[in-house]
Amino acid sequence: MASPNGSRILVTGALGQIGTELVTALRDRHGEEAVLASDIREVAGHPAISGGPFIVADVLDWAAMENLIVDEDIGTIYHLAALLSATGEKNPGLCQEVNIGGMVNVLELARIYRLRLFAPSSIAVFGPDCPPLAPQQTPLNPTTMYGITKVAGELMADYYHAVHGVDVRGIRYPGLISWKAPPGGGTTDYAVEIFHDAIETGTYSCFVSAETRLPMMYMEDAIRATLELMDAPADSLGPARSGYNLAGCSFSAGELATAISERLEDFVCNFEPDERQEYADSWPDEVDDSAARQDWAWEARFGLEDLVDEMLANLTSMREVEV
Ligand code: NAD
Ligand code: AKB
Repeated sequence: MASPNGSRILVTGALGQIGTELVTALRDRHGEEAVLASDIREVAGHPAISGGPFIVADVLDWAAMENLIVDEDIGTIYHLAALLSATGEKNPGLCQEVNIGGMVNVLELARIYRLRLFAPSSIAVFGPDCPPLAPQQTPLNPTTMYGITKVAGELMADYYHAVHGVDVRGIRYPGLISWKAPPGGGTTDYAVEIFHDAIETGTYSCFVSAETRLPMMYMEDAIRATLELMDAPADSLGPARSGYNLAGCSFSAGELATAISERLEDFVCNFEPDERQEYADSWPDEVDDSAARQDWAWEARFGLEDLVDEMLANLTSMREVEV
């Protein structure tokens, strides 16, 4: 069934937090028809569905995925379908199945059909033994099932690149903060939920402690990083190609709450840690992204203050339009 690689782009998990914005960015660049969005579910009115071609597809269904690659003339996959840390810890079996099984399928398809592949990793690859400033290369001993699947994904990507020459690239995204789509069941979701609740109710009950500090990034930076990494010449990429550390900004939950209070003076945030505290505690405070800076000139644009301004302004105008 093998045929030469195609010219179109497939995005899996396109209705999620990243896919919602990545599909639009890719369609702006390459044209609507060039980008086929896919997900296991449908959401009425979602921009990835209304803004261009969309197909329901389960990344675990090999035959369906193979047909899609061939019939739809696919040459590049942005593979975003996954279960995140909190959802994954509630259902570790499904997390393994989707994150590892999905990755195996897209890597095999990339090998057979000579596809380019973007497959994201996460700061969840690090475990409690990692220094607070996570180096690019350090022992990876995650304690969440999600983190384990992400380490497995990076290792498999390295293997397919080294042994089969597959052009697969990845980023260890930090916690991503966005206003266009809700986060999909991760530990860093508090850093998005806090803005919605601050605007809608003036209070937020945060599920990690005020002292919890994690690497975070505004979605605009994350989308730009993704496109820049995929644009980088193959020979500029080094051994981090399957999981580049990427720093945006790092802040504690308390600092985030304070930055919001400085703009919404009646805002009150309470800290009531739940089981997600343990996952957050197993991750580093910040990451060293010198490999990404050196290999493909990565540079973040949004710090905490910019990010808070952007989130509040965009969510407020969105709410005014809806009301
Ligand atoms: P998300 O949970 O918002 O979206 C994932 C999408 O995958 C969902 O729309 C879901 O319906 C879909 N999906 C689940 N199972 C599927 C299956 N079997 N077949 C097809 N689709 C399926 O996730 P996201 O935040 O957009 O993350 C995308 C990728 O980026 C994931 O690999 C995630 O690990 C990684 N990442 C995200 C963040 C973040 O903060 N958002 C941080 C680090 C890494
Ligand atoms: C999560 O919290 O699970 C994700 C991630 C950092 O990978 N946002």
